[in-house]
Amino acid sequence: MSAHVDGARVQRELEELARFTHVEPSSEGTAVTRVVFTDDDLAARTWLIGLAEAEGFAVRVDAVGNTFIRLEGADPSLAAVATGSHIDAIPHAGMYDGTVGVIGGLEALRAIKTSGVQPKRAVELILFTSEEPTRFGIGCLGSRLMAGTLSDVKAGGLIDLTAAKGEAAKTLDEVRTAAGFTGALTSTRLLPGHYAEFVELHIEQGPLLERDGQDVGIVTSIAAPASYRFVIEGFGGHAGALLMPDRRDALCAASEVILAVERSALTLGTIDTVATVGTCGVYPGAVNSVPSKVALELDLRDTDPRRRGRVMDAIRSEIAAIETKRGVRITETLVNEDVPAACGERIVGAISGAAVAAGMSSRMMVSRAYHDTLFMAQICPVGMIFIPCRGGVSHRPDEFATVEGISHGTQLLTEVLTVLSSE
Ligand code: HGY
Ligand code: MN
Ligand code: MN
Ligand code: MN
Repeated sequence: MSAHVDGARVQRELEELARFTHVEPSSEGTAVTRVVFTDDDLAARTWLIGLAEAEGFAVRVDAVGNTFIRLEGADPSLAAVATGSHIDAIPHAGMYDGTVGVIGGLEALRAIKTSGVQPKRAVELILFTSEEPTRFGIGCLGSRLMAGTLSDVKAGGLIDLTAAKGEAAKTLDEVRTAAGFTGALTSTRLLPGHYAEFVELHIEQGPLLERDGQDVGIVTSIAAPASYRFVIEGFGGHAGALLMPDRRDALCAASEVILAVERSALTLGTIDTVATVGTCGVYPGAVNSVPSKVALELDLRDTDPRRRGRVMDAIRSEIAAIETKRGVRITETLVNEDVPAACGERIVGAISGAAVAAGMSSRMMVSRAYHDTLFMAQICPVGMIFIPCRGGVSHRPDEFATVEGISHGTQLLTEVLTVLSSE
């Protein structure tokens, strides 16, 4: 067993990190809103780098803000082992999503450093930029660029979706440069083999571990996310004067699209197929004006990308029927269609063996949420460790993980990184 981790310190630092938020703590728990490149996010990054530098770790920040915190190994010629996660949070989120993997990862580096045994391979903690799609509309922006699955041209031109109404929306390049992250986005690319292995610690964001009383989850694969934008254009006008037969109400058409999404996922998919229309923008958005335009965003996931494709085809044919029936125009824009990731057998074995040695109960499981690990899988073998979260709740202020669960996950991560960096 390597040096014991200080779970109480991790909890304290998570609470400190939670104070870098745009929304005051709410009655539902510690609500956190920390959108990428906002002042809250930048202040949190500065705070984290301060902790890392106080430990004597080397820190590197790339052109999009991915931050690399490094504990040197005995043999610098060997590829490092890495861990990491994200600190950006969607609006009104909880304080554990992503942050457990960053602060727990920092604690693991500290524990390895104080164990007195220098690892053969360097161990790096990565803070990934923009894991959440809130600001630029696509998740895992930082790790996609690292993996080369998102072109620097497309990334640089992504539009800031959080721009205030009436304000000219800036591009990612403009926002990141203003935040102090300069340089060509192509420089963020990491080639296969840059790391030997990557392991992410994260809350489960599901109910299984808590329900079955297991200490940790060992992820074997990560489901494949896809997202699309739809714009529905009809014919609106005065809510009083425009008679019903003359309307082509875009919001009524959008509501049929939303129900078609739910119906397709339920009837054509399996329990591994999930679909959500999470945003709906109505224009002009006045109670006495018949909606003429609606923008929807669809999040569709499955462990099997072919089945996901069949569900999407069914949604498209329902949309074509809605267009004809209602006389509206519906345009689709693909945001992303990603492949699932299988975790590396050796890493899954190392996590499982370390859990048994530490006396932790565990289970193998699929990650239904996506993570930066999904894209790190394009660079090196990957693994994930899950800890329970109360009621399986996430992306809500009442998201919660116990100090004991956080300690278990951090201790197991430390053990696994120690093993992987010693070979
Ligand atoms: O949406 C997700 O799966 C991740 O939590 N951003
Ligand atoms: Mn999330
Ligand atoms: Mn997350
Ligand atoms: Mn994630």
